[in-house]
Amino acid sequence: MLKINRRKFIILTAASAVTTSAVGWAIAQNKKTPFNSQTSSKLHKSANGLLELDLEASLNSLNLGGKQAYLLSYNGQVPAPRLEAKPGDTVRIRFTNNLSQPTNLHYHGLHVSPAGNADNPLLNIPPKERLIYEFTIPKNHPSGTFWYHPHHHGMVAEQVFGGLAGLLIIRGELDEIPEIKAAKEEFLVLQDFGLDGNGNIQPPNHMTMMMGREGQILTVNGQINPNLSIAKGGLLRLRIVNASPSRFYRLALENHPFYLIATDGGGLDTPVELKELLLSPGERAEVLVRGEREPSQYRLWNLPYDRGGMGMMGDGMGMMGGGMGMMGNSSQRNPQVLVTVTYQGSVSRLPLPQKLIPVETLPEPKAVRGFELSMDM
Ligand SMILES: [Cu+2]
Repeated sequence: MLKINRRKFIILTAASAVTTSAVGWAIAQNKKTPFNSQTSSKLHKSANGLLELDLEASLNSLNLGGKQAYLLSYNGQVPAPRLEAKPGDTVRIRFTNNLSQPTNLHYHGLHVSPAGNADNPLLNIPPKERLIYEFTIPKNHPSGTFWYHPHHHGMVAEQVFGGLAGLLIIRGELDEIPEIKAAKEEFLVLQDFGLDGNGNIQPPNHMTMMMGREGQILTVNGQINPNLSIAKGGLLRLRIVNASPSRFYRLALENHPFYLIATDGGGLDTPVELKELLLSPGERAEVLVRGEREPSQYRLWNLPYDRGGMGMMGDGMGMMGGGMGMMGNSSQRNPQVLVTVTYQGSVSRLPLPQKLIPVETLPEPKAVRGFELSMDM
């Protein structure tokens, strides 16, 4: 990857001295024999205090919304296998890098050591090499929705955008709350993909390299608009991770509020009613949905979100030779359906939990500190 600073980059771009191909897309080669349909993500659960598995990162041909796509995957699955462990468990992952570039693993949100062969983002695993990751989840670790993905400096966006992401669930106190236990649990891994005509992941252009890449294909658990069911009177627990490198998801379910029960920081004190839920890249949340409407089908929307951009350059972008789609602003102008929720059957009305996880209130501040931030090119 070329190393150039932001100012230089813009100057070079304006002078057309750098072409996209010079920036390179290293992983579109080495295509494997395609297999026909996408295998759904496997579950690996800890047993007797140990979560142990083989994990291989590679380029695979997968079925993405009926089209053949060459994606980066762990064990041939997009999203990757779901891992589940409990506080006190040891995690041992025998990792093989079959990508054509270096990579590593990061366990997003876990409170574990960042050193050695634990959650160490400075590790460099070259192509064809193996590494055994091993760490122990502390006994007092909070339960929650976490995820794993590559964290090799300079390649994170490229590899996550290629598809490398999986859920990591820590089971614990939140799962033991009776009302939550009674809810139907579903996992939503949100990934966006941009493909060219041959099914290869689109290489970034100058603008998306600066502003972050967004793909036009929105997937949930590797599928376009999958179906979820909810029972009339029942509760649905959605455990959501934004595993897209740049896209913000502004979620809203038709005619149904969300009851937020957990965020990146873990379980809340009490459920919070929301009309919309905003998830920035990497962010997780857990919500409950009540099956309290007329039995029918309801759409889970992703609403347009303006995440800012190169406003000063105006809409013309003539200098860059690109259209609006290349801007840092999300090119999604209209709501898009992510999931269809369908009423199916009925149960006796389940209540919402009143109390969740005790959250210690922060003490009153004793000192005030001021910061001045200025940005320049
Ligand atoms: Cu992360």
